[in-house]
Amino acid sequence: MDDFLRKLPKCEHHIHLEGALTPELLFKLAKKNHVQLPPTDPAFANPETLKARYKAFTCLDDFLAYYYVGMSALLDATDFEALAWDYFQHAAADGVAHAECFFDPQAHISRGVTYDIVLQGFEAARQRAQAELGISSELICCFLRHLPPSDCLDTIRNPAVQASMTAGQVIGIGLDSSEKDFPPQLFTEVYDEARALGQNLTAHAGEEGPPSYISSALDDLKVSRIDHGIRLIEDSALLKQIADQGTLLTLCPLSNVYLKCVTSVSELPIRAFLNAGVRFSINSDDPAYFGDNYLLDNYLAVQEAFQLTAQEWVGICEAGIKGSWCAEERKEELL
Ligand code: ES4
Ligand code: ZN
Repeated sequence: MDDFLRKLPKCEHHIHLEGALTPELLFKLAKKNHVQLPPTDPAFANPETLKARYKAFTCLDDFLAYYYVGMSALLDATDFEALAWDYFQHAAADGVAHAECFFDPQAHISRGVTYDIVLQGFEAARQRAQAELGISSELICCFLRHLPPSDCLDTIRNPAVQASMTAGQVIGIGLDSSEKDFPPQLFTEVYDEARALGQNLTAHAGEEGPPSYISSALDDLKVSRIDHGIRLIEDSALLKQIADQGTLLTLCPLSNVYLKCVTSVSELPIRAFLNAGVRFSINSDDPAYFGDNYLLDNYLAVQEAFQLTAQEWVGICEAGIKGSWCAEERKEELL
C-alpha cells in the first residue's frame, strides 16, 4: 500500500511555501542576509534546538509566531526561489504531480520586500519544477486575517498584485493566519474584488474556529474550497450542504496533530467525511514546521489511522484533481 500511495499521482492544494522553510535553510539565509534571529529565545540557538521547539507547539498562534520569525530571513528573489525549490524537490520524491501553493505577500511587503521580488523567486522555482520534475503548479495569494481588512484591501489593490492576477501568475486567493476572533465576513470586500478579477476563492475555516466560520466563508466570501474545515463535523446540516455542493476541503492531518487541534490523526473525521460524501484532499500545510512531514507522510498517516482501500484513495485523488484550479487540459492529463 505504501508503494501504491507513493506512486499515485497526487495533487496538493494546501501548502504554504513559507511553511517549507526548514531550520537549516532558515539559519543559512539568516547568516547570508545578516538577519538576527530572536536572541532571547533559546530555541534559536541552532537548527536542532529549533526543531525540538517545533515539536512542542501548543496551538496555531504558538506556531505562527515562529512562522513569521522564519520569514524574516527571506530577503531577495534567490531566497524565495531556494525555498520553493526545496519544496518542489520533496514534492517530486513524494509523487506530487500538481501543487497549488499559498504564499503570504503581506508578511513580506511589511518588511520592505516587494511583491515582485517574492513572485520572481517563486516563478523561477515553478518553471524549474515544471521543466526538471514535471510538476505543474499554481500560486494562491493569501491574506493575513490578523491584520486589518483595510491592509488586505490595500494589498489586493497593489498594482503588482493586480498584474499577477491578470497575467494568470496567481490564480486564486486564500485567507490564513490566526483564526479565532477573525471571522471570514470581515474580508467580504477583499473577496468581492478578487472575484471581480476572476480569481478562484478559498479560505482557512474550521481549523480552530467554529463551524459558523465555514458558513461565513461559503456565504459571505463565496469560496469554492475550504482549507481545513475539520470542525464541519460539529454541524450536520452544514456537512450535508457541503457534501451536496461538492465543496472540496483541503485537509492537513499532521498539521492538525502538531497544532493540537486533535491528539492523533485517528481522531480526525475522515471516515465520517467519506461516509457522508464530503470531498477532500490530503495536504501538508507547513511541512518544515510539522516534523518534516511532506505530502506522502500525510497520506501514510491517514492510511495507518483509517486503513482505506485502494479504491477509496483513487476516489480521494480524483476529487482532488476535479477540485484543482489548473487548466482543464491538465486535469484531463491527471485523471
Ligand atoms: C497556517 Cl496551519 C495554518 N493555519 C492558518 N494560517 C496558516 N499560515 C500558515 N500555516
Ligand atoms: Zn494552512
